[in-house]
Amino acid sequence: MEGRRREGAAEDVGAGGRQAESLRMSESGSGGGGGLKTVRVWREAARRCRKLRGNWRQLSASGPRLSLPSDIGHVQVLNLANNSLLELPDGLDSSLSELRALILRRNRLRRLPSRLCGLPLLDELDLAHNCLAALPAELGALGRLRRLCLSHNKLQQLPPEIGGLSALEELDVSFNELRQLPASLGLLARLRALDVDHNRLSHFPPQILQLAELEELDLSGNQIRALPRDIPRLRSVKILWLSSLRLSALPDTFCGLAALESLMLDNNGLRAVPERFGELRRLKMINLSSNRLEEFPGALLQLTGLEELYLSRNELSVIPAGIAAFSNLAALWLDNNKVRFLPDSIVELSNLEELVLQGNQIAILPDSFGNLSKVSLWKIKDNPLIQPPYEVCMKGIPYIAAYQKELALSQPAVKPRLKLVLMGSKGAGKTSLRQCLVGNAPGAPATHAKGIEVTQWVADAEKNLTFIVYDLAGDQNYDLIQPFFLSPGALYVLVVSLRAYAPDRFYELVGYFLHLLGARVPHGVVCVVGAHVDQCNEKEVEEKCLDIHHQIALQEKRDVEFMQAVAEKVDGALGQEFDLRATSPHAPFYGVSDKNLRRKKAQVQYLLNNRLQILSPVITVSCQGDHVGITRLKEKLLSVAEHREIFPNLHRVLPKSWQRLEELHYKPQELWLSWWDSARLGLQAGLTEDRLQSALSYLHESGKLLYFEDSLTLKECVFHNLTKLIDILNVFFQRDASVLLQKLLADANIDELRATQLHHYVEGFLLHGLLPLHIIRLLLKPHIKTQQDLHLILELLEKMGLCYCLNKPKITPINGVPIWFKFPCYVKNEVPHAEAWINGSNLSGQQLAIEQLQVEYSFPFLFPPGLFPRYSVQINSHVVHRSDGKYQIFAYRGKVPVVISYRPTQSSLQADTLSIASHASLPNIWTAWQAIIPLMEELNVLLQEWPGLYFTVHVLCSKCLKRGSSNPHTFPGELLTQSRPEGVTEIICPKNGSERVDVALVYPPTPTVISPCCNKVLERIRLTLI
Ligand SMILES: Nc1nc2c(ncn2[C@@H]2O[C@H](COP(=O)(O)OP(=O)(O)O)[C@@H](O)[C@H]2O)c(=O)[nH]1
Ligand SMILES: [Mg+2]
Repeated sequence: MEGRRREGAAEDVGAGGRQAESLRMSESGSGGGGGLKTVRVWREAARRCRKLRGNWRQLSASGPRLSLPSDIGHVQVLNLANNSLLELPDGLDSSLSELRALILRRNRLRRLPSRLCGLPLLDELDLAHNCLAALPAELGALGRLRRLCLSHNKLQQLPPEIGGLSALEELDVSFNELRQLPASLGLLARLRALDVDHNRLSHFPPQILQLAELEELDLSGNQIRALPRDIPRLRSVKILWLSSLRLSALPDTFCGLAALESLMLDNNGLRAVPERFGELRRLKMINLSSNRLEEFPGALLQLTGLEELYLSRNELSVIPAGIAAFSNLAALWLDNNKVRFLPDSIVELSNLEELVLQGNQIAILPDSFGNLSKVSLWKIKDNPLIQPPYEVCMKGIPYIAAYQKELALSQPAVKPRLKLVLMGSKGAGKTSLRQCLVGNAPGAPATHAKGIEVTQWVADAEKNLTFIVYDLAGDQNYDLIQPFFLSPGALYVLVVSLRAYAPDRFYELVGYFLHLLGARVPHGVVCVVGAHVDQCNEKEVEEKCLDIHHQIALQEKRDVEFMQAVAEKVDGALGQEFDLRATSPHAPFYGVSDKNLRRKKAQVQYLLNNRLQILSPVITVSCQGDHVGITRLKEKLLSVAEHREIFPNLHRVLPKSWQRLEELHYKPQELWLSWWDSARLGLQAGLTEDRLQSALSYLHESGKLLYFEDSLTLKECVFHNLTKLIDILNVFFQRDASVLLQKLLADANIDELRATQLHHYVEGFLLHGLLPLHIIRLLLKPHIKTQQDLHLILELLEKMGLCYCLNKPKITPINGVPIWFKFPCYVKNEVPHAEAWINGSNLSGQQLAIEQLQVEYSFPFLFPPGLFPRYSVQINSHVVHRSDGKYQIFAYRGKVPVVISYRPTQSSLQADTLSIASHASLPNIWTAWQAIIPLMEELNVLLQEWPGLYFTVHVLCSKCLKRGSSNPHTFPGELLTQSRPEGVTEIICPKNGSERVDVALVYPPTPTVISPCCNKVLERIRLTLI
């Protein structure tokens, strides 16, 4: 039962996306959840008692055909857990006259021989996780029994004789099929803990009320609709679990449970609590999550001793000022309600450690919110925050404190600006549209080849409303960097040329971009614009718009149905017992824990809840001639942007000093500023140096500049000139030999030999992605002045995952030895070059003693563009002797070979995959895991940039791989995060006649963490000029 409170509450945060999810898992992973003190006290006592057992004479035995030694008459503790026993071994009878504890959990016992009941001194009997359908009447003879555990069996009833266990203190019959309890249960006068949760009880069993000594009662997960009025007869109950029943109200007498300390009422249908609830003076913890509360239950406010209050997933809109009365409150969960603002008095909760507010309507946090400095668990996403702005809130309470302090020193300022992103294929008409909107006449063709461009558009001078327009080159060359510009909080315009459009080009011109955006910015707002209408007749325009509309709906329907099917599959598995799942190799979630399934469900639900918001209808425009439809489009964009809930950024409040700092940073023409330059600007803005850090950190988070407070090399400088940075990126991603050559040959004094050389470099770059430092310097000539500029820019490019250094000098640059950089996105050869095959062939070779490990990521909707080259940069610090192909990398982790392969598919029916493989002999297989796991973790970090992306992870069956099967069996990747199952050495591969696979080939030696290197994610680069 430990930890369950935690899980219940945590799950209620729900749909928090992958990152929140992983945070949550690590919390509950940290030793049963630090919360609930009262539960802990009681459990501690139980643990101590089991420790005492340590002094007794013990025997543990295992093995499938177990037989007991003959001379065990003196044994006091016998542990036969985890043995898949169908029957009890001989010798287990009254001859064990000294036996105190008998542990038989996790076997396959169907019945309990009555001879067991003749053990005179038995104190503890553990039969959990077996297949018992009934119990023998003789059970009642165990007169000394104090602890009986029967959970996770198939019991439909308990024998009345159970009432004879007069010494019984703990009884656990949870997770069975009980429809009622015997009347004699009421005779267990010494019972202190009773777990009857997850059975089929339809009424509150009245005999429980006779148990006057009962301290802990769990009735969760039954079908009980009402509690008896005389429930206060449970006068000793301290901990009461009533989760997931069907309660719509509590009797007013409930408030007579005078000893109650912890109360779980989550997942019921409660609309209120009784008025006299305040009489439960001893209550320290109450969980009312997932009920139907519309008003904050005022009666709770009298419970001044409350330490934990869970109100997640209700319909609350107002939080009363009176909550300040909870002076001991350590945890307050209010996520997924309809709260619009918090009372100022919340800052008086000085002991608060957990504050969860995710998924509400909060725009403004109270002044002095930063005082809540003890809060360590803080969740605020999915709120339309403007003061402090989202970027500040996300970074945590200290940042909020700095912001609020700054606001007190300087005036508040609002500057309505919104990022507008134009996306669509090349030639769709984005650049022309941008020019029309901004008010310039469409320019000469020369301006149409610049790559990504940013301009400001004052859309409404009166309201001072400015759009920062990002014109993304639709060209595939820019695939790698485009995703950097897709950020939450922007308004998206998808441009499609109606002239070029045909129904069979839907995916290429429209569908793909929606998938791309949805994967990067779930819940983003898109307006679809049909351009070039002047080149189509009226009928054509109408038909094509209709088709686009129709196919968007179709694609959405298909995607949603796919996700729903996944959700149903997960639900199906969850409805099953874990034990059953763990023994059905054919089942889709073979061996996956409930916790992992619930996590998967929450992810899928998040994806279902956060679809793109696509505005209809398609707006038609022409950017030539009389600019048809442009005015209408402008009006539409303005009216959409006004939605405060969707685009809170437009209204966000900043300290005037921060805003001034931002403006001052726009002016200097240099490529970057030193910290001191920045500090000087800070002084001009009225910011002393000690206050600069939080201002810069905000400007970085909101994409106004780049400032890496955590990077050793980069923290001394501020990249304030985003236009220049984008120009530099454009240089590398144009992929046009003549443009590159033009840049290199610009110098007039170049002789022929030099020119040939330069040609050679350009060729090498476009073919292998290789460039030496001095050539990079030439290419960036107009932008880069000093050696330092060059080093900083390359450092930044590496950080963005665009290139890596092949031969980085360790300390000082080695004179004369050229330093080479590799841009993996340019690698053309499909497989790594010849020498590398020597390594590679080892992997596919059929050496007998060698076992293969392969983890495969599969992407059914979209393989994130640029993921493979960026990944290939990201892993560079982990590998040596690498050799890169367009789709494959061979390398070594230490001495262990690894192969990373990307397999794009042609057909839309199959998913693209990315796999990471290694090998070793079975005894050394941990070395292969050690090689693979850090690489997996790097991939997971990159994938977190795609919160709306659906993908699955699998472990391929090594036996199938060894056989060279073209279609190897896949085990669920969730197993990678689970511990190896207790007492199991092999698992079954259903593909080849139920072959047995060593667990070490499926489960890593220690479970992998779901979301490693969180700090790295925070460092993530955001070029999101908002
Ligand atoms: N007739 C016509 N031509 C257009 C229209 N919009 C763009 N074009 C032309 O189509 C070509 C591609 O447009 P451009 O704006 O560069 O597309 P981008 O690649 O999406 O930026 C250019 O030659 C434009 O002049 C339009 O509405 N009508
Ligand atoms: Mg363009």
